[in-house]
Amino acid sequence: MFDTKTVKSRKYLTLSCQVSNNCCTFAHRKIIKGKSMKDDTIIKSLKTIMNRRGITQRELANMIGKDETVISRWFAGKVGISSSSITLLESALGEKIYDDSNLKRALITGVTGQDGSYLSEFLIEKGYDVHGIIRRSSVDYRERIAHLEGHPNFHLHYGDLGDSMSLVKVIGAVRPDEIYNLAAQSHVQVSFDSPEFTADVDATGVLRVLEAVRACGMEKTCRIYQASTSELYGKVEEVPQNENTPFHPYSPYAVAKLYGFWIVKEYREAYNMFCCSGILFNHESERRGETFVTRKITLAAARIAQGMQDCLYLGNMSSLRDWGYAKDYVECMWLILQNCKPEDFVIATGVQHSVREFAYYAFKHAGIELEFRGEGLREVGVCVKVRGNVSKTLVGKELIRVSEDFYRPTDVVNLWGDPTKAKAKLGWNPNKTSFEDLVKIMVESDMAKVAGEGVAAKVRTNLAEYLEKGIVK
Ligand code: NAP
Ligand code: F7E
Repeated sequence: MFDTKTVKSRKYLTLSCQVSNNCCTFAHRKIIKGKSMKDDTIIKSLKTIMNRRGITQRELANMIGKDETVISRWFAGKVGISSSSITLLESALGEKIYDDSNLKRALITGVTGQDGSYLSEFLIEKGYDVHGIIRRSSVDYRERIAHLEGHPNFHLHYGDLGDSMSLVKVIGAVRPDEIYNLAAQSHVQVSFDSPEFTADVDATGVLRVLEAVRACGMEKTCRIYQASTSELYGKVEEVPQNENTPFHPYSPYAVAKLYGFWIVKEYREAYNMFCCSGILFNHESERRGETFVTRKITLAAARIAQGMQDCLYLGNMSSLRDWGYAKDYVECMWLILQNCKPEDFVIATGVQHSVREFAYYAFKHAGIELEFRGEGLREVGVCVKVRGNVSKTLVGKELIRVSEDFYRPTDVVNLWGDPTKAKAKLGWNPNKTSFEDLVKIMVESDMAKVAGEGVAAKVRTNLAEYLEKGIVK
């Protein structure tokens, strides 16, 4: 049903991914290339048919024009079976080997983003049929999900949160049991430059999703997760923040997200819909966008340690955040929708650090010991010691400087979440990945990426320069 209308899959990775700056390592490509719950079902069903009809592996291979080793690898669980292979098998055998009509169906907006990619993996592993909405773009931006494309339980559809008709069409065609609305203009600083666009996607976009569900007559059957944010607490009125802390949004992004939060609550009460908000505190990963402060730091630490960048420019280093690991947080999105009643939850680690501390530990993992000297715009991070392969010539150099370009008109400086409710009601563990481990995961990934960039590094030079000089915020 979806094959004709969905976006054409590209089998695994292309050159764009090798030159990409965003992850797609062999490690996580393997997750999906390996066996999933669905593959188990297919293999079982295939073996039953072969036994019943006395078909050998070699005969099956001949029937579908593939090498026998391909079949052996499927049976050994070394590779997954793609949707085109299933179609081939079913037409050669003349009978169905897999019926996915009973699978739970999830629709993810923002599937190409950091969270969307982890959530897709998580739901596929849980046995869901996962559908994602993507926007048309003239460049390749599907690097975070490239490893999922071609998987039989992963489908993409064109749509946009600014285009109601596209949402109605996709929701009506997929008829999901669960919608995860992750799509957003998610950069706080960019929201000052593009406030109207941010409001359209992050505020009205939420309304469009809710209305599309109603237009498709699915308000009683479809559960909806809304990606809300700790930015709602903004100019904070108490620390730490929990579900009862008053909101005080402090950027166009936060004001738009506040509308999203309230409209979800309104539809829950007005129409009895199962729709909830996860008030997520900052969560990072090796797939985080490069202009968010953590990834900007880990990438710069890796580049500086390998002699490919001279200095990192940052804004307010005293800003405090409760940083968690994105991979752990997507589990919570799912748990929120499995809860017996629709409720909003704060998702955080309960541990707080400054941007300065993040930078200190990131550089340390990259082999560079920093000492911070001076204050405000004059503060610098000076290299005092190096380890491993890092050049000794860095010692004594100012590797971090402050640039006014990265200061925001209004900045949120004291976010610290209290995850007690999520722990108690959802059984979620907020401390699966520690702050130290998060920094290590991100630095190690960027060290490997920078080391392996080779030709690609040249392609990305412009962006590196932009980041360093502060042209891209
Ligand atoms: P992200 O990496 O910036 O991803 C945002 C996603 O939204 C991308 O897939 C993007 O698509 C899509 N998108 C943007 N505008 C769209 C539109 N008009 N129509 C359809 N899709 C659109 O964000 P993230 O870090 O994964 O965060 C996921 C969600 O959680 C966001 O709503 C964010 O505001 C919220 N949140 C994030 C954090 C955090 O710390 N990460 C914390 C709290 C809340 P393209 O690839 O086409 O740009
Ligand atoms: O900034 C300070 C900056 O851009 C964190 C989004 O996912 O989390 C994210 O929003 C802090 C701020 O994330 C630089 O001023 C200093 O105080 O990494 P960030 P964010 O603004 O917290 C929330 C929960 C979301 O919902 C958002 O979608 O770091 N900072 N120097 C800097 N920030 C950036 N980006 N770049 C700097 O050079």
